[in-house]
Amino acid sequence: MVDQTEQALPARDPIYPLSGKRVWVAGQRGMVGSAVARRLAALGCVVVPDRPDRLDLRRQDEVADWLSEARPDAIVVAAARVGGILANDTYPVDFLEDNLLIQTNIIGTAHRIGVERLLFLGSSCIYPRLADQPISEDALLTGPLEATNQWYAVAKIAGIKLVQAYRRQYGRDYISAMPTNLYGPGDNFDLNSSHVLPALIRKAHEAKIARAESMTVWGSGTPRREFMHVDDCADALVYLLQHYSDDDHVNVGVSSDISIHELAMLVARIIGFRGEIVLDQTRPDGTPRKLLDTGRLTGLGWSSRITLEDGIAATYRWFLDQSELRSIA
Ligand code: GFB
Repeated sequence: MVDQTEQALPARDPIYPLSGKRVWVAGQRGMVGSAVARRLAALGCVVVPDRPDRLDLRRQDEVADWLSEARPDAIVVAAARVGGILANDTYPVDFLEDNLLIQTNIIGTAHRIGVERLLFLGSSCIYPRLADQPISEDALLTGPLEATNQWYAVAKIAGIKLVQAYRRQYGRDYISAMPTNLYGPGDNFDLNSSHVLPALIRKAHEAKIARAESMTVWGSGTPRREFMHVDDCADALVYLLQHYSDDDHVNVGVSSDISIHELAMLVARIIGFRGEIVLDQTRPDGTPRKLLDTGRLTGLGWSSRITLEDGIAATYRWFLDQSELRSIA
């Protein structure tokens, strides 16, 4: 594992001061959206709450009605259909169609009602499967995508292009950020649809409780991923909202990666599972490596604060608290 410590540059004056702004976070019930909402609230923003009866973001009329009523100054588009490698591979229509609808409805309506600032969130899977590492923003559309998540990637690439198109055609101050693999409180721990980190936390915990001899990890264990705690990501996203205004999307990550096998060992150690780690090679590996070049973000003056070890420990505590709450309810 590469060391991620970097010196923060002196804080800069924001080009878009957030204090007192009314910001709607689309997807504020999700892991990323709720972290962004917490961060915005801490900065003195008015976080516009979601409509109490659930809004179907795939429906243009519902999004238009809601936004015309709510009238936020700024929007963070953290709403998306998301999932791990198996969910992406199993539901290609949902990942392509739902995401195209959600983002197009929100971005288009934001323009029509005059929302002054918007941040669209993509994902590091937009880049070619075999992109040079670390992956710079310029790698976009330079090669074939990873097959397991191409549907999601194509939708997110369309979102980046839509944001750029609104900048170019209408001069809208809308921007895009591409976070790396995220984890943290509010994560999905369902083994069929989750990403790897929550899956490993759950597997290691259940294996420890059951005193099992082993826990299973999908694939060869050799793929490398970069993991960012969602609070760290939210901090970077809000920083971009305050400090960045340009056509190009910005990578958001921690500048270090780890193999899935090393990650499984780290999670097992933190949780206290001492059995064997067994690889199920019938499961897909996905992209061999995904490590973002975060030079553009750090050049703006932002740096990561949460180490992987601390982040996993905090997420495990959250998982235990939730399990306790469920067993009490
Ligand atoms: O996190 P993950 O599902 O997504 O899988 P991707 C990362 C790696 O962990 C793959 C391995 O090599 C998996 O085979 N892995 C090992 C596991 N054990 C497990 C397990 O129990 N569960 C899961 N889920 N994986 C996603 C994309 O790709 O990354 C999304 O499919 C999105 O669209 C997201 O972009 C950030 O990193 O491969």
